[in-house]
Amino acid sequence: MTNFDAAKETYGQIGVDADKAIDTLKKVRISMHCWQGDDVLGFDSTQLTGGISATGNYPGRARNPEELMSDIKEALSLIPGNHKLNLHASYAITDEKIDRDKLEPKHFAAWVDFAKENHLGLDFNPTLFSHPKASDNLTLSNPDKSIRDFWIEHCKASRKIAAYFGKELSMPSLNNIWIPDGYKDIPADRMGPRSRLKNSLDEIFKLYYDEKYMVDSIEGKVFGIGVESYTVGSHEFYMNYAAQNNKICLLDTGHFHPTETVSDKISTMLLFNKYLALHVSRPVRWDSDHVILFDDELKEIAKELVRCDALGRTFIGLDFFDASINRIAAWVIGMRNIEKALLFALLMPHKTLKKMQDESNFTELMASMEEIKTYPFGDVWDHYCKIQNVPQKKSWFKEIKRYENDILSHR
Ligand code: RNT
Ligand code: ZN
Repeated sequence: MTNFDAAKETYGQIGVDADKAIDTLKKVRISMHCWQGDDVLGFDSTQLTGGISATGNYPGRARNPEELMSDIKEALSLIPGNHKLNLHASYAITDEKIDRDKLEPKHFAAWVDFAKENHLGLDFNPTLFSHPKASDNLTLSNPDKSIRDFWIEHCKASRKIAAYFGKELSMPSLNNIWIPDGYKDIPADRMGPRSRLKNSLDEIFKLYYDEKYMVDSIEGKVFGIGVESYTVGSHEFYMNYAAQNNKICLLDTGHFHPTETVSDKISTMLLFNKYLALHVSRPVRWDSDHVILFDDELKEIAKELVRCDALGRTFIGLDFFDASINRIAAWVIGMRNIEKALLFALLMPHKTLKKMQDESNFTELMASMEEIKTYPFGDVWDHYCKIQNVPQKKSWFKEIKRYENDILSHR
């Protein structure tokens, strides 16, 4: 009897089918963010702006498309499952010197080839930061119409590129708009910028795309570095805009006050929206974008997605950028952790637990939830890695060291 067989039996006793859990997990695609590989620099800028920051100077940052692709492939070889890659417009691959408002699908053809070769889907993001026209953190809400128009054109171009991804890869591509807009100090006018942002979005979304190819999401935030007092695109702003305009409201786990949890917001969003999008990150004291750990909040998010039966209508993306550790290991740890959290949630007897809650049987509910924590989850996880042909336990780390010695240390 293998460890997995024994674990299957243990889970069977509480009415959980471990094979079924694995089958469900296999179908979930996580969108792995390309920007962990190069500290969010992209190929068209030299400095990260927008009130976000990647700290650390671990050697081996990917400096060009070849290096980034090689690093992504290396990470994917150590992560179970079939996934998506999340790109930013600043990662266009072209010899032409073109500004962001003029980007076209052809500038991302190399990424489409890469996605096809590696069985990946693609998601997309317009890049409204790290650019001279965003130096004051005012883009779609800028009082200057010519600057607003530039960014509107950029967002329109992004939607077209995302739709091209969707068509080429036969899977909807999520085009997510996040802007850095805000003010460092108490504003004299809060309505003006928000109403300009609303008009800009209306203009961007005018053109209809089939959701088979492309879906739009919008991402709010509480504050950024340098824009501490007022964020134009707040959570309430986008939540209302999304509801009224049938867009997807994206929740980034680092974009709320430290005592708010995104896990608690998921059920509400699902009740009122067809789709939900997430940027899973780990805020430490602020929106610090630390690598996600297999911690309580990650498990709670996964539990919500599973017990609300929402895996089929949630776009799960990761969003962290740690430059202080091996960047490929950061991807692998984060991706394996979200997969672990989902598997952990899929191995819970949710029906039984819900019944206990409805019958006010809180003592047994607590007892059951606590006991499940030490069930042989690790054996099911190891089995999943095995059948997906990726390394089990920490054995993937040897490969990270090899790649670091052979490749990263020569950069
Ligand atoms: C910034 C947002 C945004 C970015 C990426 C790079 O706070 O979270 O999603 O992190 O687009
Ligand atoms: Zn985000």
